[in-house]
Amino acid sequence: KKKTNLLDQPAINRALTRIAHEILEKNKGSDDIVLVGIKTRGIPLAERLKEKIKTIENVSVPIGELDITLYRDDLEKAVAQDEPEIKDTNVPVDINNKKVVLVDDVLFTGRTVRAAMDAVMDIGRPAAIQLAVLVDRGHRELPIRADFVGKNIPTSDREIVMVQLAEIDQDDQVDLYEK
Ligand code: 3GP
Ligand code: 5GP
Ligand code: MG
Repeated sequence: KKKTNLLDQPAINRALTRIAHEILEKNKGSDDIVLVGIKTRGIPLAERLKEKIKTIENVSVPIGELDITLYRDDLEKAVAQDEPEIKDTNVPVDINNKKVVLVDDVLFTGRTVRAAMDAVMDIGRPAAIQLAVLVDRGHRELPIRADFVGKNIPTSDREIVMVQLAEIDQDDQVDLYEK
């Protein structure tokens, strides 16, 4: 059941513009940045950040993709016993000594990001790994935090955050649902 709209299209766009500026500020420009989108919705988010960095700095930063999925039949079931696993790594640039910015839609337990860090460290020795997420919904089970957050949404474990992006869904919306 839908409860509330958390971010509409202009709010998502403003958050991504801010995150693009924060990435450039933290890294003192776009040199050595590689954006890596995580599975479905992290990929269009990474592409949007790339476009914003291009607009701000006139530099085209490279993009990679990670496909990390959970073994789970029902997404609304408890997460505790499910472990994310790496299905596919597609990072078409050398990440040695690069600043890898992982991009995902929602940060929850941190297990997906842990798997993503494993996948990155399997293909090279980055200078740093950073994390950008559109929504941090809390409930971390690992010592992982995001460097760049669109919006912090404290949730109960009965709530889920639905992220819709125009590239995949009909439009841009982030909504809070009750299971
Ligand atoms: P995404 O692939 O775009 O990130 O995991 C498949 C999809 O199900 C995800 O889309 C995510 O948006 C949605 N989803 C909703 N709740 C959950 C959840 O608790 N865990 C996971 N892994 N995905 C969820
Ligand atoms: P974690 O591994 O941190 O528990 O969960 C992160 C991954 O699961 C993200 O890739 C995200 O897509 C998905 N996820 C976890 N909780 C939610 C949620 O409430 N809503 C959405 N849309 N995705 C979620
Ligand atoms: Mg995701």
